[in-house]
Amino acid sequence: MAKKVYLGMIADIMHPGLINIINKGAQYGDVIIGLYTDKAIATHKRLPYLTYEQRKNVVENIKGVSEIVPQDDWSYVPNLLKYKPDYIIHGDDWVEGPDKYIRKEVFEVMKQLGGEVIEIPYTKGITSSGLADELASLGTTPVARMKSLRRLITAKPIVRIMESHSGLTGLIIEHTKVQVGDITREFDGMWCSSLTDSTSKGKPDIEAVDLTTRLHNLNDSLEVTTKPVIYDGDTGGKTEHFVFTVRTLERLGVSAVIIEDKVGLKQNSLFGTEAVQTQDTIDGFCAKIRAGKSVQVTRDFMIIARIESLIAGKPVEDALERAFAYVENGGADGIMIHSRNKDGMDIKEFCMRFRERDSHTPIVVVPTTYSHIREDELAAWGVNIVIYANHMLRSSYPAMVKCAEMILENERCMEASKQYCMPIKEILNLIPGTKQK
Ligand code: SPV
Ligand code: MG
Repeated sequence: MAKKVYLGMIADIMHPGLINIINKGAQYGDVIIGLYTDKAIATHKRLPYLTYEQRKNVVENIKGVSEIVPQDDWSYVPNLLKYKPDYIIHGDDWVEGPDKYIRKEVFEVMKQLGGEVIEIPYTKGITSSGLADELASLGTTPVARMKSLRRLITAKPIVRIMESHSGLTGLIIEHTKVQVGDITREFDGMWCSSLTDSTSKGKPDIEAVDLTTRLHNLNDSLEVTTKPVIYDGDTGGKTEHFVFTVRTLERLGVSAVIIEDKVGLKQNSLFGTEAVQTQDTIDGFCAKIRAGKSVQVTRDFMIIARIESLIAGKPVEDALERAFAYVENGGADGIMIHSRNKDGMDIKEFCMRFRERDSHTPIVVVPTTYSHIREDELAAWGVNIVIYANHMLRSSYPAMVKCAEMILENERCMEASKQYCMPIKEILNLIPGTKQK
């Protein structure tokens, strides 16, 4: 009987290095490809450009591949135990770096199974990550960007969104990564906040900055990024206007709009009951959501209903009644529940009780006040998307004020430059293309 050779791959971008490994594998026996699912990839890397089905379609047509099985974990262990291959084959690029943990457990399991690990020299100068960088520099399309939010929600325990109000903040969200053990953590997408869009223009957060102006802003983020966007649609305005907003956002490749169930002059929710904020009727808000859903062109765009009951001092019961109605009668694709309580327990109660009746509609939260709660805990409550709603703007403002004060105090910029400013060289190199090669 032919020996079994296991080869794990993402196969988003096929290149000669991977073909080389498949060919080597085929010399040892039947090559089984463990094709990583979105779920396996999402907690470690960005989602691939192609879906699982598309990648499968490519790989099953490659000579030397005998079988394709889904690899649903970043770790090889569950599949090795399941398929018990005689060999596993891998490039030697995992000896160092974050994948060394994966390598160690693979050696242990293969020893236990009586199999062998084959490491082959990695094809120099060509790797999937290098190619992915190249591809990212080419950008994305509105459709691919829009679809990616739903894919992320399916693939990840919790989707992590950061506020962006400029091209620069977009770049930070696109590129900032931290390495924690074998996991690379990054943001999954951007929040186009009405608070920070207004504040960065010196205007109050009362829907005074019109849609067209906000879209100019958003376009700056879209220009330099590939990650999905969730748009803060405030109240959605009049239903007759909201339908145009939906069409416009969808055309731009925005993945979701969140509208809140308030009427009249909208004020920022973080004022809570200090400001007069009137909630819409359930029927009125359901009609607005339905109108939006009826005009969207694709199935991918999402309209998420934001419930302001807890902000308005009403009980969790009221929020739940509205949530079920917005989903079941209005057709909302998701629920955002907001609160400005500091302990987050009202949000927890809402999520747990919502999940008793509805196991799948995505829940979005904005933990600005209950900021001590970590993402894994939110995920355990049933939350799907966490939005850090204003942190790019709020972190830059104090630094700018301090810098301005220091220049005034010293009547020169030397001290401020040293303390608060990035080096000139760094700013010149920050944006690709600033310096001509
Ligand atoms: C925003 O960022 O504009 C929001 C979230 O709507 S909050 O400010 O908390 O209301
Ligand atoms: Mg807002």
